[in-house]
Amino acid sequence: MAMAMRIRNAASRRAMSPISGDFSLRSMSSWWKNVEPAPKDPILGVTEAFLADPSPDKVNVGVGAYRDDNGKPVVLECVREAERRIAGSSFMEYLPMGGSVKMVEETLKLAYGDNSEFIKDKRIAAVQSLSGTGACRLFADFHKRFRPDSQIYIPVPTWSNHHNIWRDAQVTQKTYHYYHPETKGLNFSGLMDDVKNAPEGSFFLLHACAHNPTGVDPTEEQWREISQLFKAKNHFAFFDMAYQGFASGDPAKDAKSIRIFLEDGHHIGISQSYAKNMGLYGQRVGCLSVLCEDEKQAVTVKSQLQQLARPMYSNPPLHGAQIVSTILGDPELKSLWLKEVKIMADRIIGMRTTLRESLEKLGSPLSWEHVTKQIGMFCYSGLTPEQVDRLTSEYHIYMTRNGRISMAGVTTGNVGYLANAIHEVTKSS
Ligand code: PLA
Repeated sequence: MAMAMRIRNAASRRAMSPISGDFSLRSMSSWWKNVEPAPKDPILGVTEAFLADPSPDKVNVGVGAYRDDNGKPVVLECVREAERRIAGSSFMEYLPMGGSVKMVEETLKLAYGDNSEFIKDKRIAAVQSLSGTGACRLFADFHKRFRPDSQIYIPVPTWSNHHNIWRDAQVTQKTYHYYHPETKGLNFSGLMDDVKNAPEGSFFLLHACAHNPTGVDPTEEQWREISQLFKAKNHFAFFDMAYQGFASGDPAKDAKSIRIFLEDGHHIGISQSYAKNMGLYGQRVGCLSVLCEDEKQAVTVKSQLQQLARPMYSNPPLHGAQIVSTILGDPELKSLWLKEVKIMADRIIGMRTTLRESLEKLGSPLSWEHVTKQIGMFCYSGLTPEQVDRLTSEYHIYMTRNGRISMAGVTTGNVGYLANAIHEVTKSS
């Protein structure tokens, strides 16, 4: 009883105090009054709009997520088998800050080559990252911390999130020419001029293969010239390799740009992702590596990468890393993976041909040669934002407003519908 009285008295004292009642509610609700809604993400926002559309005809060629020919998400057979093998393991401990050592070891081989001297000499500082995005962000933070006065040169156009990543890491961004809208190909001379005119020792972001969004890559010869010019200018090359295997169907071939830079003696950085080539999108598994002068420097750099990771997310997730190391650590599963990557890449290449042929059969007055010339997951169609808006509002076809079509979402079932809609919105242009 006495206890109940004491509680009631305390409650009424609180009600009378100036920090209680309406006043405190008002001040609490005003904490975030200056916060404006964030703009929709140009890629993931498209998925949100697609999901909200009840139309049975809807088609999502927005985000770069692979679908089989029935439009269904794919879990690779090698991944299913790896999952079966690790199912018995009840290991749930934290990974080290730098992630799974085994996964990182296997991942480096894919980028630097199975017999890479740099791996043997332990010259690579590498950590498991939260997929490709996390690798880019970790590198951007590392860049800011240790080379705070230098800038990053980013191609025009690029994956929209690159700008967000280096912005949030507070690294000053510059751009370099990459794409030629008239030829729908590479603006090689513009690119070389920008590389030449950048201050010595600048940082450049390069897409290792299957450039997003354009699907346009330099040829091998052009990569050699770019590498030579980088040498002359002492520039740093940071490769974002989010689509290894998706360009040619062969991960070793798709690492050619990187291998050229390595042969030429560059000390590069690489972001690798298993989202697309192993279909591990939501597992968030990737790797950031930085090639150093020697083992001692690599140990030091790795310690700093870990130091950056620790206050952000402490250590990376376990399950995806187990899947990757199980697959790549077993020759049979690895060769199954290579076959499956090729199947995905070939299906996309096939859809490019069908899309182009369908547009030509419809009598489109425009050239669609670029649809088959471009490589990787995306077709940079040349559709204007207004034409894309019409595709969405009249045909329930969802894609980014820059006219990028995720070819991975095109199937035998929807390619005719897509071609017809594209024809309808472009025929008078
Ligand atoms: N780098 C490039 C060039 C990418 O296109 C993407 C993904 C990433 C990194 C990051 O991928 P990850 O973090 O999932 O490994 N681009 C997608 C998805 C496929 C996205 O925007 O997040 C795209 O549709 O462009």
